[in-house]
Amino acid sequence: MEFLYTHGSLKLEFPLKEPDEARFVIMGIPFDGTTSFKAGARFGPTLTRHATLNLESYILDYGIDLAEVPIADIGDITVVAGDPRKTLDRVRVTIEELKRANPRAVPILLGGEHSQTLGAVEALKPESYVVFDAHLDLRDSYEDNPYSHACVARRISELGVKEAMFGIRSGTREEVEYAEKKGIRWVHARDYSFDAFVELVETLPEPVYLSIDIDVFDLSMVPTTGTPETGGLGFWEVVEAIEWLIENKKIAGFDIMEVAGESLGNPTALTGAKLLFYFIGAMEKMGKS
Ligand SMILES: [Mn+2]
Repeated sequence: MEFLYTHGSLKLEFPLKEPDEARFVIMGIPFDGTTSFKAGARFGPTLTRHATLNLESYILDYGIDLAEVPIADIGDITVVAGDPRKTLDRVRVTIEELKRANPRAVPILLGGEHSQTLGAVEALKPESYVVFDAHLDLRDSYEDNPYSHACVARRISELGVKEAMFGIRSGTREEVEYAEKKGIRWVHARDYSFDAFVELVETLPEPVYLSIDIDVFDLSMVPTTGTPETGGLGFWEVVEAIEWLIENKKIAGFDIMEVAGESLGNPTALTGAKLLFYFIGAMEKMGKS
């Protein structure tokens, strides 16, 4: 099927399905118009897809071969340079088109900066938003832009979506106060544990939108990202949490945002690609596909 706002780009290599018959539908969002520190998230979708070439489609610890899973890749959203709101409207429209054609499809976004997650949340209308991120992203406005990457969790909270955040290690006093006022719960990277994760997400209403800002990971794994922060989580910590969430909650959509850099095969891209495979693999293994 055709989409209003997508164009062809590098695609995943293994056998792909048409979006109206796939369970997982991948789309890239090559946008970094509000990136405030290190540019390059516009290359995130291409870098992530390219990094999958280094991975076996067979996931050893799941016994699942992604080549046998119904996956589609619809290319990239055609961005509006410098305009996060117009671009995320295109994300929203594309996901709405997709869900009309294939209500069972689970959209997977490859970013691109985090501002674009709002488009997916507006389209999918989840009850809850679970995010792994170094940053609270609860600013009302940043650099005079309410749709900056630094405001995405604030905009989502204003839609009445319940939020839980993990791996946090950066924010302002105002953001912390806002979280407290709105009952948004978050776990600092220093205090993160599997038990803390489960305790917080257990009671969240479904369906859940799951967002991974790649900067949640330890900096050594993700050196090229928009706003890198020292002191993050490990790969298996995040995978374990995702597995629990998939087993116990209905997942509306998923994204891996803020992958950036200019060199193919960079560690950030490899981390994002591996996480993409684990998400799809875990959905398949838990019988959610
Ligand atoms: Mn972040």
